[in-house]
Amino acid sequence: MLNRRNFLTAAVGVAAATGLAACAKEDDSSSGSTSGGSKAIVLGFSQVGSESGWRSANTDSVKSAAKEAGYTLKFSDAQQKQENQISAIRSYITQGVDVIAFSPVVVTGWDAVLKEAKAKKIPVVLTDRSVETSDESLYVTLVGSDFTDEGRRAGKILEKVIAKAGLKGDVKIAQLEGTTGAAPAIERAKGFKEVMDADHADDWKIVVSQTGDFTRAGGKQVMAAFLQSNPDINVLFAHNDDMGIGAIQAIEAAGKKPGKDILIVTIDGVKDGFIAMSEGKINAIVECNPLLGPQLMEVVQKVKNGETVERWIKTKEGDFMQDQAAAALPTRKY
Ligand code: GYE
Repeated sequence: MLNRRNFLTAAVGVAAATGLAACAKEDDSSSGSTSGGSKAIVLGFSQVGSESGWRSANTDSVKSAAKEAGYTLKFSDAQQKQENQISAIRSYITQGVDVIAFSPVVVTGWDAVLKEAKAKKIPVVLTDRSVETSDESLYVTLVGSDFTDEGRRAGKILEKVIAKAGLKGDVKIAQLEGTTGAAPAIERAKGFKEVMDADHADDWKIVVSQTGDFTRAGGKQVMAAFLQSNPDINVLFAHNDDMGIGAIQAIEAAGKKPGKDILIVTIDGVKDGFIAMSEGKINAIVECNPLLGPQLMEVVQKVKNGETVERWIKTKEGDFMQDQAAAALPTRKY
């Protein structure tokens, strides 16, 4: 895993790419505006997909922040496939964009294409998710959340949820994991397990754990199977709201009450998650902020100017219990 605790700053020696972008196959949103008489920055962005409410909010944030900043954004949706992301990045390299940003679907397998970008002196900024690489000079920075900490926070908030519900006896946990090999899936599981190992080695157990690929359909299908094989599950930890919402449907179909018979903790904090929480179906949500666009555009500008940026630019987020849901709902921006 990349050194996410490393707050060293990285000097960015970047020669501005001057080549004009050729016509792109991807979604091109060009503001056409220029700042100070210089050419608008051309940013190539490869998005993971559109698997969740979080992702849609993230895409909107990137698109509107690029417009606001007056950049020409070349955007492509990889439909959760690494090969699509690699070809989008290759196409941005060929087009000679100024900066490439992407949210890597999985952590491994990026070195070759990142080396190609480096050879063409096109700086790469990671957004949202990290990569594992043998050469840390292959990307400039990561703009995103601390997923291990989110996992720990999910563990800590589950303690509160259990106390509030008055659940006694063994805690039998089902875990719905995010996309296999993706940083948020690996790190959220790790942070949650840390809390379990440290404080609940005797009373908590993960009885089933499987990926639902961060989608509602995945969450529903996998939870239905969990309930068949382990009908005594009393807690669900879902790595995102969408899988939690899918699981709620499966729990109800099995004749159980989500939020009561099965206590539910999720991560993200999208509007639909808050709605489910205000209905009493989710017990607590750990927030993961998708509104990374403005921070990304700031970093892109700095990188383009050859300025030094932090190695990891973290997002600020909070935690929410069920009794805060109704009050917080109208203020949710995604
Ligand atoms: O939690 C999930 C999305 O990488 C933080 O990806 C992101 C995760 C988010 O599909 O809903």
